[in-house]
Amino acid sequence: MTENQSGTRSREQTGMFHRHPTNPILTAADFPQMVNSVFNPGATVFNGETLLLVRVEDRSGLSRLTVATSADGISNWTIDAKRGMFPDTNRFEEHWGIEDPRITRVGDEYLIVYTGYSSGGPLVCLASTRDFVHFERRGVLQSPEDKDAALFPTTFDGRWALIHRPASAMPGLGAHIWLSWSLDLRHFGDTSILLPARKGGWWDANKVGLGPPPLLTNEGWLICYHGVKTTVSGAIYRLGLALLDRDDPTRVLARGNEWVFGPHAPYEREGDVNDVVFPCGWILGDDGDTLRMYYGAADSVIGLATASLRGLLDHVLTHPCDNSSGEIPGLDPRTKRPT
Ligand code: BMA
Repeated sequence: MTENQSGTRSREQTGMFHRHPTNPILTAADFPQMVNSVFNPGATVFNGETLLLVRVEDRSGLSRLTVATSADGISNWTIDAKRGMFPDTNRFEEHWGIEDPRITRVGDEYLIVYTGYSSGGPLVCLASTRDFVHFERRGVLQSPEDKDAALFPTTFDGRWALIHRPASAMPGLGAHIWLSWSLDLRHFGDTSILLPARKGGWWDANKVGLGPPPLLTNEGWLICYHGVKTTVSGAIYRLGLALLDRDDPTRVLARGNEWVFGPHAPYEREGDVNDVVFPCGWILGDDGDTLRMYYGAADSVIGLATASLRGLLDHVLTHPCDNSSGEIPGLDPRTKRPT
């Protein structure tokens, strides 16, 4: 048993992520205006404070992105309803709102990759800011249906890399995590599957998507992704880990077999969409090891879970992908390394 804030026995055995005792750390009641739900925040450090770019869904059903700041990243949030990104309904790509931002800091610029809910379906958009007051739209990066995208904070031989999740319109083919390249942050290509969804009974069968932006570690880029298991009671969104080569992020060095965090606390199990944990941001502490992951819980509130980076790396390196069935294309079933 790992933790027991809810008074119920947890089935979560890994104990790698620890929910903050004051979870949920942000709810709709904390927001100045009347809103339905607050969830799936992007996260970064700005002016020495933790800054969350929170997906706020009002009673129209559409979402915008509102800034919330806090000195300790846990409490005393400052929320200005006017500070943030509002959907520009004159733009087709934001027709039904903007959602699920991932923030990548490059120098003193913050690149925000978010889902635009266009009249043609969800797609991947980019905006940038230096102050989280003024936001510059940089256009659509990927056409529908595509979401769960983030940029790496560095270029590779002069090229930007975007992780994203297009969905195939053909039934049964699954929704996999892809990687695309760009010279100008505008035109993307040289696209390939990075992390395929598994099949059958796996926790990450048929549908996976990136969580927070990739995090550079001594072992490579750490990736946290969600996997969606479909059950007769609905979908369960859980999180797993993978590691990418530092110089060539198309090389998957390791992928965990097991999920490392899933919906167990009552606020994760029940809400507008039950059984969802959905992080879009994480922040590494000054000690270089304490990772704070901010996540939407049940599409309704925001939770904080902390983990040891070293612990996560050890886990992904020692719980390698079982590809004995050869289900995962691109991985050698014997060595469990990319072919
Ligand atoms: C995904 C995204 C998220 C959402 C999740 C669970 O497809 O749209 O915004 O949190 O579903 O509903």
